[in-house]
Order: sequence, then structure tokens, then C-alpha cells
Amino acid sequence: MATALHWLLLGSLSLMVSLERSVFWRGAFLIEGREFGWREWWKNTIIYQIYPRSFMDSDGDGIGDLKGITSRLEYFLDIGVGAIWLSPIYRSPFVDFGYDISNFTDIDPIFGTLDDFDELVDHAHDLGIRVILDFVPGYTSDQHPWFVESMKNRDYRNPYRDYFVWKDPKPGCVSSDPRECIPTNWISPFDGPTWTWDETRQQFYYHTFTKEQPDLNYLDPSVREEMKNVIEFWMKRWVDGLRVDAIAFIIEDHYMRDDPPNPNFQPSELATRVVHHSTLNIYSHNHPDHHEIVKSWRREVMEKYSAEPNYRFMMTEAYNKPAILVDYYGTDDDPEADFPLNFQFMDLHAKDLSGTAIFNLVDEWMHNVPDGKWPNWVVGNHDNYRIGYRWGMEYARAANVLCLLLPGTPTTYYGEELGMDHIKVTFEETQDPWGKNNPCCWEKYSRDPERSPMQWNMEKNAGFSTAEKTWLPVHDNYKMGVNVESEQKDPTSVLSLYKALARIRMQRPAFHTNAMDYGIVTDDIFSFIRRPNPDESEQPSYLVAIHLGKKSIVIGDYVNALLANGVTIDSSEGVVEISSRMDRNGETVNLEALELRLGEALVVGIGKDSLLKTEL
Ligand SMILES: *[C@@H]1O[C@H](CO)[C@@H](O)[C@H](O)[C@H]1NC(C)=O
Ligand SMILES: [Ca+2]
Ligand SMILES: [Ca+2]
Repeated sequence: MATALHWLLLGSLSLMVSLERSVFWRGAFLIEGREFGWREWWKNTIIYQIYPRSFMDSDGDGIGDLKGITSRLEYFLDIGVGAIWLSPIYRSPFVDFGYDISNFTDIDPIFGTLDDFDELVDHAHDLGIRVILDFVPGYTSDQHPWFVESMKNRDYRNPYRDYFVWKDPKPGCVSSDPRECIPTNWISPFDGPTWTWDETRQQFYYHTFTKEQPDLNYLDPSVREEMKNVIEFWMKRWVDGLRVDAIAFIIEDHYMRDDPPNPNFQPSELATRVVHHSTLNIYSHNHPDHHEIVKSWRREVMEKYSAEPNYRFMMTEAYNKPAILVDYYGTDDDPEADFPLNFQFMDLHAKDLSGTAIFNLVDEWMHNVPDGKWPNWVVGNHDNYRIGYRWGMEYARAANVLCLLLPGTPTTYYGEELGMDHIKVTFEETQDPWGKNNPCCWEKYSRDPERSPMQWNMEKNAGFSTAEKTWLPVHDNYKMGVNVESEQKDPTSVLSLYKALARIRMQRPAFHTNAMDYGIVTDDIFSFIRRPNPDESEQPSYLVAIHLGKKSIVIGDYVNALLANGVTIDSSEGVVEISSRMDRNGETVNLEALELRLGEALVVGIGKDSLLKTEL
């Protein structure tokens, strides 16, 4: 009885807190009466990925921190971003830059304190900005108390005994040295072995990534409970959503079967370690049970905290074919993520870039998204070279146009809105373990180049830090105008383009649906049309035409191309609302002979009266 009353009190207490703290979201984020739930905050916003070490340093130690982020939140209002996702900020020895976590419910002192975090969330919510955290469920740091305890012995009285994936040497192995009898041949996505021998327990432990990141054992019900409690901890601190890391590696084959060799694998002379792609990871990765675990997080924890207007959102990270990734949407009866992150554009490199290549990637995604589900787009993140490097700087603006104007939620990796470029990092300066572990060819592996500090202004270290030396070098081009302050003043900058795109996306119903039709698609051109729902047909439609080829100019007849795809437009005349170089805005164009310059993207309102009345 006492217990029941206790829970009742606790329940009403948390309800009171939620009423008091529920925030008022600014009018601009709520648009009435749309189909497809454009009202839902995670659909109408842009999600902006902050790499906390590199965003803003408040105390001059050369490393970004939470107070730094808080001091820059107004920036997001200015550029039209309504949600920020922070890469890990938890307590960590930083072997893998925060993805090796030694306490899931504490902030690393490098970044600040839990109070600093609360302040960040409060201030963000006051401004109408949502905060999404990285949730790293698959493994801990080897410094985590759970692992330290688990290592001590295999005594059944040790509560942490089975928290990690401990295995005996492979049965039947004849070597006299047990360390040679690894339980399986599974290879890390970081390349190299996944089993490390522990002298105390006389057992191996499994680690998908580095040996300092032991995998949690999700067959142990206590681990499942612990991780639900971690989610609950952050939900209570008013986190609006989670980006769930490396989801396909949560659970492995129960029978410890070896992965078969990959018949298409071609060994490279460069590699000094066992290469991940040399096997097909059918037993080590993507165990079907992991979906059940993700669903339980939503059903059993996040939904409790999802009373409007505080819906708690989830996106998942896995690299796979779209047909497989869409399973992360779950079903209507048992939903999983709101969307799986879409990495279609990640593996596309300059030599293969073309209108047709983009079409194939976009269409494959759109084709696989289940009816009524919401797409999303990513062009860069902390694990891949910046888009300007992958596609060529002349297409960096086009990448923003694609990401923001295709149907669904865009994700922007910090600095993409400025056209930030990757940096060159010497081996001595290298921070990323993936680079450090490969001295032969660190440049091929290191993820440092895309993690350089944010470029705010023309001051020392681009305004990122007052330190003599920042944790990674700042790109020199901040002195040549690639920084927020300079780009704010320049109406033709990438930032001005970005703001115009964010604004048209928010203001025009044509961009609020989950659908589109294609226009011209050739090696040179990728184009599509966005149209409002029928009940808003008085609103303008937009042609988005992008030159992704190599010719200096391409001219196309979009009226007939659309017609061939079953789309009739009212007028062959259009008005350029946004041009990617920001030098043709307002130009009247003939859609039967529309000209695009190299790398140029045009957002053309169909008909004479399409132009936004307000200035972009
Ligand atoms: C994490 O840190 C908090 C705050 O310092 C502490 O109360 C908690 O016990 C720690 N958790 C673990 C598992 O060590
Ligand atoms: Ca700092
Ligand atoms: Ca695992």
C-alpha cells in the first residue's frame, strides 16, 4: 500500500513538473491543418548536428563545451534551425572521442556539468529549439565501473558478471595459448580483431569497435534495464529526442558462428590490419533481435514522456541498403524510430557524381519509405569527409539545396551551411584513433579533417577559442570569408543561400508534403517538382533544377520533361526564387529553355505570381 501511494505521488509530481515546464513553441514552428503531420516538430525542422568539441569553446582550453554551445544558440534562430543534435557529451576517456562512455548519466568535465547541460536545454527551449542527444547503447568505455567490476571475476555473486560479452576460448581449439583461440572470426568496422583476452577472467570480451569499448551484453536483462534507465534519465532532463548510435551492432549471433568470407573482397596492399569487408557480417551484425530492443525503448520509456507538446523523437544510425533500413520505422502497431538516418549520399564521390547518380540514390530511398512515413536526408557527418571534398566545392551549394528541399527532414552537419571545407592534418596532429591506428595511411582513415573547429568570425581561431592551440587546427579559409560573420554580410554567401532555403522550406506548403515528382534527369541534371496538397492548390509549386554535370552550361525543357512524367504545369514561365549563387533571384525564366551553370541549382516558382512577398 505504501509503495502504491508512493508511486502515485511520484506520478502526480512528475506530471506537475511537466505542466510547469512545458514550453511555448513559437508560432513559426506551428503551421495549422497540414496533411502528413507537418506540425510535428521533427518533420518541420532542420536537425543540425553539433560536434561539441568543435562548436564553441567558452573557457579557452581549445576544446568546445556546453557553455560555448549555449552562448551560440541565437545563431540557430537566425538560420532557421529548430533542433540541434549533440554528438556525445558524456563522461569519457575519449579513446573514440566520446563514443567510449564511462558514465552514461554524467557530463564529461571537458564539456561542463549537468547544470550547464540543464542551462543549455532551458535556454534552447526558451528560444523554441529542440535538443537531441546521441544515445550510444551498444558498448561502454573499459573505464566504466560496470566493466571494471565485470572484469574482476566470473563469480555468480558478481552482479556485473554478465554485463559484457565474455566468452571462453573457442571449443576444440588445439593451441596451447588460449589467446590464439578467439571465439569467432568477427571483424570490427574499424578493421582488426573484436576479441581481447583478459588475464583475470581468463576469457575474451567482445568489442565491435576499439578494445577500450567493450560491448554490452543485451542477453542480460539487467543490461536492458540499465539502458532504459539511462534513456529515462535524459527524458526527465527534457531532452527532446535521441539519435541512436551504431544500432546494428547491439546484439550478435547467440551460437557464435563465424562470418563467411566475402567472395567479392579484394585485398589491398595498404592495409596493415584485417579488413572489415573481407567477411560478410551476417552473424556479427544486424541480429534480428535488435529491433525488439529499440522498440522497447520507445514503447516502455519514451512514450511515457511524449505527451504533447513534448513528443520525444528517435532517429537511428545504421549503414545498410534502404530496403533493410526502412525496418527501423517499425510498424503502425509497434513503431520503432521516427526515421532511420538516410546515408544515401555518403558513398557518392566526385568521379561518380551526376544527375543520374543522384536520381538513383534519391529514388531508391523514396521508393522504400513506407506509405505515410517521413523521409530524411544527410549529406555529411562526423564520420565522413565534408561534402565539398567528396563531391567538389562547386557542388557544395547544390548539396544544401538537395538536403533542404527534398521531401522530409534535412540534417545539417555544422559548417555545411557555411561551405566549410575539410582540413589537412599531419600524422603528429592526428587525434582520431582510426587515423592513429593506421600510421601507414592515416589520411585514408582519419576522421579529423571533417571535425575542425566551427568558423565564426575573422578573429583568432575563427572566433572558436582564445586558446593558443585548438584541439584540431582551424581551417585557414576563415580569413578569406568562410565564417559566420562575414557570410552574414554577404548576400551571395553559402550562408545566405542556406537561410533562403530554410525559409522557403518553412513558408511554402509545396515543401510540407512527403512527395515529389521528377523533372529532367540526365547525367548533367537532377530536377524535381514540389507541389502543395490539393486543398492548398492556390499555393505555388516549385521546380528545383540542379546541374551536377561537368559542362559549363546546360539548357533543358522542363515543361515537356514534367509532362512526360505525368505532371502538367500551369505556365511555362517561372520566377527564380532562389539561385544557388544568389545572383539570379527574381529573374523571370522560360521553363522550356532553362539555363543552368556548372554546379548551379535553381528554385523556380511556377507562374508569374509565385514570388514570396516577404524578402528572402
Ligand atoms: C555517474 O555519475 C553520477 C554523477 O556523478 C553518479 O551519481 C553515478 O553513480 C555514476 N554512475 C555510475 C554507473 O558510475
Ligand atoms: Ca572548453
Ligand atoms: Ca554488440
